[in-house]
Amino acid sequence: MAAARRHTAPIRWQEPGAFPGLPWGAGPKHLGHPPLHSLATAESWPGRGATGTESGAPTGTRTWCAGAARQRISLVSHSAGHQDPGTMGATRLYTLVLVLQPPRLLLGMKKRGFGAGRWNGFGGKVQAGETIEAGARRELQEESGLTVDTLHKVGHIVFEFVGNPERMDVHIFRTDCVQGTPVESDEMRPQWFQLDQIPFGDMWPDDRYWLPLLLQGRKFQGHFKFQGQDTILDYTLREVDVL
Ligand code: 6U4
Repeated sequence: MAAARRHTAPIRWQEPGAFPGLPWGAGPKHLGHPPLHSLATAESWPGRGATGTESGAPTGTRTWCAGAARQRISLVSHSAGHQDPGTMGATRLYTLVLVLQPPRLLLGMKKRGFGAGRWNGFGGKVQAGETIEAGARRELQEESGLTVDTLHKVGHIVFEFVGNPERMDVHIFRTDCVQGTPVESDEMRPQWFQLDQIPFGDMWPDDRYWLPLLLQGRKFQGHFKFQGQDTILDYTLREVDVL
């Protein structure tokens, strides 16, 4: 059971256009996050810098691992309007992996299927008989060609689509340490983005809300209710200490 730190009164609000004036268009800055451009330098990312190592030829196989001495920035509590999605109908397990090597983030353009035409992390359905983390590793490898040593579980979001009784129970992981070179697959076309050039306009609308938390090394839980694939009717999102 995850615990919110400094639990506050519930914050819920409606889409679209909740916070149109913000650099990334929505809630995170309202919730006290620094603007995205401040995340673009290695120095500004918590723990990055002297402890990071990079190896491999410039265009060949590369491995990048941040050092173990990374320090977390302190967590700040945000919204607490959490509802337990597990009690409301069928859910299906999914994974989502973000490869973050400040000042860059690896995304993949989804070429087919659910979310086609959008940049996203790498992931998919957890298969019968595999753990969620094993599913995350498999999907990352299948969709990007990358293998990974350590995955950090950083988020858990349940997505609900009006008219679809099955909710998507998405487990979100971050890694900074991968082996291999990203390669295009049938499903995804990988591309690195600088942290101040993340293509939020061509991503799932919810990413504006939780991705900044991931970029800051924070953990979160949430629930997003969609009308179609473009409109967020309602959502909750809160930071947690443990997932
Ligand atoms: P198939 O076609 O069965 O091989 P599979 O790769 O198993 O597909 P897929 O592609 O349907 O599964 O998985 C959907 C992916 O999209 C998962 O990684 C979860 C992610 N996803 C779904 N809704 C999302 C949303 N609103 N925001 C987001 N990622 C979402 O950032």
